Amino acid sequence: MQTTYKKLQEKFENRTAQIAILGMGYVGLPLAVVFAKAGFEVTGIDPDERKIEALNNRQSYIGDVATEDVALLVNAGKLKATTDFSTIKEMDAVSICVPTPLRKTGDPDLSYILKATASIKEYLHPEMAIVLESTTYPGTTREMLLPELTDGTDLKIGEDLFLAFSPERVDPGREDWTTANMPKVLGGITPACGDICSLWYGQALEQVVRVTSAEVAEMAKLLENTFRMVNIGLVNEMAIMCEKLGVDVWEVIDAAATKPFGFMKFTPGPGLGGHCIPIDPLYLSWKLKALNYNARFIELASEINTNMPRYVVGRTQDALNEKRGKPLSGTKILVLGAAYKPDIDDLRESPALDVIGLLKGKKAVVSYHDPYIPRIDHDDWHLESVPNLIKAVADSDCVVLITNHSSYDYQAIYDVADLIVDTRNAYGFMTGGREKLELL
Ligand code: SAJ
Repeated sequence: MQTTYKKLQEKFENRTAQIAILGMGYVGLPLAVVFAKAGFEVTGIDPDERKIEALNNRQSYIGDVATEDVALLVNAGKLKATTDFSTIKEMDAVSICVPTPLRKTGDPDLSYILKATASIKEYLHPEMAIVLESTTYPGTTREMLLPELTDGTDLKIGEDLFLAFSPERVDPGREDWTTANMPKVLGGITPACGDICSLWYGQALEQVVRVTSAEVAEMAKLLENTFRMVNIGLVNEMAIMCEKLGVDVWEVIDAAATKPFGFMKFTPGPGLGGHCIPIDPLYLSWKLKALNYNARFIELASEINTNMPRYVVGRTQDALNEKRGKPLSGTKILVLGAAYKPDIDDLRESPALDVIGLLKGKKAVVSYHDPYIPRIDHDDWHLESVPNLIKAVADSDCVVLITNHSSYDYQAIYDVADLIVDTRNAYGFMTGGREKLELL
């Protein structure tokens, strides 16, 4: 008699396994398309009816996924979408791609994972493989998902239920490394879990990096993003130290970056934005606190990065005072760029939000421009991107450059500006005539 493992193995090998992706966002939709292109029948499940309607109307709503691909796969019956979680009962395999944000308290918010797990539990049956992709603290898959799924059932993990963790590595807008060709770390709750889930993912992804446990996979992801957060914190502190020493931190970094080995270039900035880097490492430090350990690098880096908006406002205040004899209060400040990094329209955790809030708190008259972000509604203030950039620059007492979008004509801005606080070294290209500049 064929074991459950063997039956599931066969379905993955001949691609007859029915796949569900829970959460059709910037991780889930690309993953659904990759599995569907590999020949599986994939059902995208999401409570957001707009997403489901768009997909069933053969439309993509994620920049990295072509509408043509969605149309082709939906027409071929390889991709469908529903808000109905009961379809899970017909599924052989489920990938969970839901958000893992932080609460206002700074603690992890696992409510999306819990909701997804409860939905799966309701329709769980023997011969199912489940992979969690959402970034979370080490131990989540074994300590939370496993009991949530198996308690009260006679399902045996590694025999008739298979559970693994495989961190997403989606970098929206990146074209060289995509969901299909990105090396994909995957670790199971048991070796059999890791085997069968690696087989499943290996049928669609170019490289599955098998590790020995779900915890190793969970921790690898956190190391990846903590590495960035800590190094960005390091160069931000270097910027503060260089300013006190009267040394150009940008020149220092460029000089250090000539080292052909053993160095990786990071650059200072007005703070740490995005939905990954400022957040993921705090999942790790939160977990270690519960084990009575203080993750000092993460806490220190987070403190330095979180303080950068305040530091930028302080430097702006000093520049206005020392170079133009003006206070912040009542002074017209134009914030240039609001997205959390150049050439995207993502405002999540952007330091621009903090800089604008702090400037308003000091009674500056603040406006902003961002070609990707027409309007900002944040806390108790709302602003619209100024319609005429050059006119707004000319009318301002000071420009604070937060996001160095490549579409800006920096020379034209410089020509009509009175003072520019450049937090990104966007003016690194200017050799002479930089008297209007105040560099981070
Ligand atoms: N930042 C700096 N200095 C740097 C690099 C970044 O201040 O040297 C700032 C950015 O302006 C931004 C924040 O840090 O506000 C995060 O920037 P990021 O370049 O890390 O971009 P993200 O948040 O889009 O990170 C994603 C991550 N991808 C995943 O989590 C799957 C990250 O692991 C990638 O390395 C990164 O994209 C990337 O390389 O683009």
